[in-house]
Amino acid sequence: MANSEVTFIMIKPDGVQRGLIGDIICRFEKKGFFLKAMKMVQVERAFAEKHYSDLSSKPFFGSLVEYIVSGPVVAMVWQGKGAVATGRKIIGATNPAASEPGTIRGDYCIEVSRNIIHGSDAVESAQKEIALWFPDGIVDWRSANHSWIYE
Ligand code: RTP
Repeated sequence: MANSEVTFIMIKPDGVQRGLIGDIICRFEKKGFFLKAMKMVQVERAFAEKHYSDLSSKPFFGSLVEYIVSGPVVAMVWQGKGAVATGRKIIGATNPAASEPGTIRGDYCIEVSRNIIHGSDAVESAQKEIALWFPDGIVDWRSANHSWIYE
């Protein structure tokens, strides 16, 4: 079912330290997406390297990993129709200099290396990332307001 699409969203250490957790959750929740799973965790270097393994050849890979392990992050699974693509729109362009006002990055950050949030870039990467971050599975529940969001 289209409404069961899931995406992996992570509030990075700067987003946590700057007190943006509530605002970020609020934006996804108000849109109508369903918070399927959430945890706060500080990850090890090897774990961060695995999450960003596709970027291992980039010159910024080392500093990106340093950034991700520098404090706790909030890992979440959000569900809903078009959750991956719409999640990326809510987040805004990777470089905050290009993110539109009204997006999370457009409103709250300045530098690409401190861009406060991650969102899966495809349905397949969402599945991979959710399996990595939630290896024990997630609670199977559904909010009661489903029929007020979808026809
Ligand atoms: P993310 O995976 O975090 O959602 O970001 P993204 O898809 O929008 O961007 P991607 O190209 O996958 O880059 C991942 C993260 O690496 C950091 N970055 N730093 N210093 C730099 O030039 C640079 N470029 C990218 C950002 O934190 C970016 O979100």
